[in-house]
Amino acid sequence: MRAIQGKAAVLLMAALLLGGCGSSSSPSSPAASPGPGTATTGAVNPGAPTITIKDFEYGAPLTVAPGALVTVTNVDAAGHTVTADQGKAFDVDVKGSGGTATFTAPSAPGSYPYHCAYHPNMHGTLTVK
Ligand SMILES: [Cu+2]
Repeated sequence: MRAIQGKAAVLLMAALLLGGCGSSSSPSSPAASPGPGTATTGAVNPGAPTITIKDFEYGAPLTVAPGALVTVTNVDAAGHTVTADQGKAFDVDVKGSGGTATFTAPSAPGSYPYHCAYHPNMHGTLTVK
């Protein structure tokens, strides 16, 4: 009798677990929604971290939060890119004469050196922490 009760309990647990799984996955594409605590409004953030390219230089090193939206402004006449040295952490093309672009900073903390694909002597570093 005791064994049967135990089996029944296990079956009940399994049913509950399955039910829980089914109900939690019913909303469409939960992976697409931002994590909790992320203030993603889509509006322009005046305090957004910005890399300003001027005179073929990226300016002072920039430190941003993981996953931050980074804006790049290029005041040179020439076009530039912000291309991560390793992997494909980020890579944006920024047109000259005031062109802008945005990219999402890596989610993993660390130091991300980058360069310009057109001018290999241009180097900068993005720090994520
Ligand atoms: Cu360049």
